[in-house]
Amino acid sequence: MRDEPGLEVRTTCPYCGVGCGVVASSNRQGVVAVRGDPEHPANFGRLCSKGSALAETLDLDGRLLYPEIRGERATWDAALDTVAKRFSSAIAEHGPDSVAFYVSGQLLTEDYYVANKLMKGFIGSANIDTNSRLCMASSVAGHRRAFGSDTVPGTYEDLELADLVVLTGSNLAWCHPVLYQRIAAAKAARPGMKVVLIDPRRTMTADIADLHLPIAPDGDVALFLGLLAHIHDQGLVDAAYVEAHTSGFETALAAARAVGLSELTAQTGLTATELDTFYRMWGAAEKVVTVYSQGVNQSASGTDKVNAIINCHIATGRIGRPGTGPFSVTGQPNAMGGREVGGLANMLAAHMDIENPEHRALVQRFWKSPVIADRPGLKAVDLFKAVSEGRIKALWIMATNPVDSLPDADAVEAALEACPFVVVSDIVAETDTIRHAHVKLPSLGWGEKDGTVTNSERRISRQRPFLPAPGEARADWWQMAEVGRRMGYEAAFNYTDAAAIFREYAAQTAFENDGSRDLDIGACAEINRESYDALSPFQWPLPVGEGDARSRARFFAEGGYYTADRRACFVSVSPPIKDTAAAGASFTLNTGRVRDHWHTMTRTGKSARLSAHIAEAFAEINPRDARQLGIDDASLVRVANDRGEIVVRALITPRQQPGNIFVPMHWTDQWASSARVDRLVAPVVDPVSGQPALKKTAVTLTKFETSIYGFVISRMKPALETFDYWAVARAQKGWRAEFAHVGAPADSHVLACDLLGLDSGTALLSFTDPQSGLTRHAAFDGVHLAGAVYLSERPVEVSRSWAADQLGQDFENLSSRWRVIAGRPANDMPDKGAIVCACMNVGANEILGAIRGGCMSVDAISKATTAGTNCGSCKSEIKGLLDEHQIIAAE
Ligand SMILES: Nc1nc2c(c(=O)[nH]1)N[C@H]1C(S)=C(S)[C@@H](COP(=O)(O)OP(=O)(O)OC[C@H]3O[C@@H](n4cnc5c(=O)[nH]c(N)nc54)[C@H](O)[C@@H]3O)O[C@H]1N2
Ligand SMILES: Nc1nc2c(c(=O)[nH]1)N[C@H]1C(S)=C(S)[C@@H](COP(=O)(O)OP(=O)(O)OC[C@H]3O[C@@H](n4cnc5c(=O)[nH]c(N)nc54)[C@H](O)[C@@H]3O)O[C@H]1N2
Ligand code: SF4
Ligand SMILES: [Mo]
Repeated sequence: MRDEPGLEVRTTCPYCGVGCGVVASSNRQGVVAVRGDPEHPANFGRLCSKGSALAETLDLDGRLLYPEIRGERATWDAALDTVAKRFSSAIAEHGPDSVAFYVSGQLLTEDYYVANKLMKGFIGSANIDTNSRLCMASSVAGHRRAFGSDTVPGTYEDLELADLVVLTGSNLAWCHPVLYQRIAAAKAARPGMKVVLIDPRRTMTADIADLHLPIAPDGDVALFLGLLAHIHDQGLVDAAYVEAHTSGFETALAAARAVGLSELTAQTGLTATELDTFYRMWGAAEKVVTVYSQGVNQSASGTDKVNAIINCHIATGRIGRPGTGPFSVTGQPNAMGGREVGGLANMLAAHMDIENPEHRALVQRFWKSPVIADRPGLKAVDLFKAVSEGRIKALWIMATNPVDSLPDADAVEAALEACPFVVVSDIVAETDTIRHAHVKLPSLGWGEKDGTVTNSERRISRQRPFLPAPGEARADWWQMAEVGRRMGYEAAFNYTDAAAIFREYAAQTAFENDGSRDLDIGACAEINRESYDALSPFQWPLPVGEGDARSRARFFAEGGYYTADRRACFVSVSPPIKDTAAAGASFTLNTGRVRDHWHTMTRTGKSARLSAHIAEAFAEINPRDARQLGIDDASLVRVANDRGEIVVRALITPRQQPGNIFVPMHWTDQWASSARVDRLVAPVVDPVSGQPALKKTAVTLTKFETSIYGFVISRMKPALETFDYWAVARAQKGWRAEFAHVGAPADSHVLACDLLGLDSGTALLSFTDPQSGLTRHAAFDGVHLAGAVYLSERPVEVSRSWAADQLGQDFENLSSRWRVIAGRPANDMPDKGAIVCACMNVGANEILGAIRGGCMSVDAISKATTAGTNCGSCKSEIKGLLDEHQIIAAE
């Protein structure tokens, strides 16, 4: 639409696994606007803050637009020939296992299908793994152990129909906001419905919880073992279901019984009363859905956690019926699609098993391929270990940023530096990963690419293009297919478009499938381009012939599992051995997400609105720990262990338990001096799934002493590299950044000019208070504010969102200019405070004002301030402010 205005296109949000439908439209100037698709069954018109801000991330600033070989622009022909040649020669010299692909749940199903086919069927290795290993692998492994297949049994509707929704290891309010809103709406309509949150932190999701269990890290296995024993003791076992459709109950129950109450309370960190309350709630509700995400998956006991949960559901037959079931909510937009095509190193294709010779023969027959990988390939963490040991001679990374997102991230970076040949396909020109690429390939991004994704409830939706390809960017599938052809597999990779790949994939799911495989979308095997373009969202399975008995929304109410005996397996699990703290380490580091950023921020970082909510990496610290360590709120802290250190802002909050800290995963070297948290995380993996334990690392926490703190707003990107600490973010008309310096302070006038990119002789409006150690400078370019620098010996106190909004404003007279120096609006002008509602740009002060003005409910505050009236993602924070205020009022 950049040059073809007036279109309206239905597509799917490229962020989380909720998979919301989006309508993208543009006006005659080509300006894109997005809104929720009212007809899409995932969101019925709702979008969260990230989805609502999609249009702000589509400019071409920073995009990778042309292929490059060793830093020089190259033609596609030259780049693709180089890739094909280097992969072929590595295979010829060192065998197929000397090459690898590391791909992503943000690829479309069609991209993923081609990558998997090339590696497993033509190169003949299974060295293709994906960032889903960091995300969903424990769920996949748990499903396969229990169900014999990687099947998500339920649908989103079940979350609304349940009597009890248990959220464990999930910050749904921030990470799957539209699902959270669906639950919140269902609960408001049916107040009898209950929600339990199980998370060591009291996250914003606690807002809708009737009960929050602040579980000790990795206490989940024990918690659900205790539940299984309770289920049995209370006579809640569905004996008929267990008898007809399962195996292994007695052994699993014995394993659960082996955990006594004292071990249970020690493992979970919960009191006997808390446990009892939870177990009774579970028992009392006929319809229970247990939703889980990374607090479950990203653990050394992740797969056992999944099975401990599933055991409780199959013991009670609470699976596959409306309002029941274990529910793994997927993170990425196409985590599910990747699993379906076989994008993991230990899967084959179309939910077939690499270990199964019949499946291998079947897939090879279907692909008519020269070979077929006959054993699992290297899983992500092992794959990068193999790279570091020189065993991988050529590596292709696509749509993921492993230097930021894999554990032991510095070792990953060193491995890439040492790897003889690295190809990176991305949409942006500078990331912590692409800086190590020998060949850079520009990919199409959201709004440009064309294909399908599968969301958490097995629903396949189209991502449709509505923008022209920028520069020479090309689809990821095209890049893979071209390399396949250049490696000599012309016929197998001769695709004309995404529809052709989708047809082949659909045919593969149905190929010799007599119902023994869950995944079957044979009905799409002959789909033509037009129908593909018009494809409405649908859930798999969708076998040939409408009305086929296998086409349904839910699995397993009547058994029919995909194990050899068609019975679900109770997996006997035991609680993990409680590890003793590493020498010297006093804290457990937990990591995860914030509301308005997506992973490594290559897209959400572009939006000033999304950056306003949280503009800097932080460590959540319990007030008691902070007091003991002499850490003040908003000062800087060093989080360290023998792998390295990071420096982030202290965020002191009782939402955090003592002894634990939480740091977000988002801030990379592109946005901060030293906030890449994965450099601290040990490469410890779950023994079954290979998923790394990203939520539990031993670290030390100390105060980071600085002589000077600073805050800068600038129309041009400020020059921050010389500071010991910095973190930069986009502002509406420029940039904002925090910084700090350890050594003796430089001349502050020179410092301000350097930061703002001005000649050091430039006249500035300045203010210094030697007593408080406060210095402030503002630079004007005619009547416009070019930038301002605030320095202090203590954390800088200015109204940041107000200051950032002044960029680009006119300042005619001196008194208005002094306001900039003061860092706050005139007394008669509102100071929003920190932004809470990104959509409507409403700050905490405005919300507090409304509370003081008598608003006593979230709805009343929304009406008074407009906060929360667009996407609603901030409602839990408004509630938090309301609760805090009411507590203070009551004191
Ligand atoms: N805003 C936003 N949304 C996203 C993403 C994003 O980057 N930003 N990414 C998407 C992706 S790919 C994913 S995978 C999902 C992740 O979605 P979530 O899994 O909901 O998010 P996380 O913040 O990684 O972790 C969830 C919670 O697990 C808790 N936790 C840690 N250890 C334990 C434990 O031992 N037991 C229990 N019960 N809980 C524990 C953490 O405190 C944290 O609050 O989010 C998706 N949605
Ligand atoms: N400590 C810690 N680490 C974690 C996690 C955690 O909770 N804690 N979570 C883990 C999880 S669950 C996940 S999913 C990962 C996510 O981690 P990553 O996958 O590394 O993060 P992204 O920023 O999503 O990386 C996507 C990359 O693909 C690019 N890109 C976007 N669209 C396209 C496209 O269409 N084609 C191509 N070729 N490139 C594109 C983006 O610019 C970006 O560079 O992080 C994992 N790492
Ligand atoms: S919940 Fe938000 S991020 Fe997730 S798909 Fe919907 S709009 Fe996108
Ligand atoms: Mo993820």
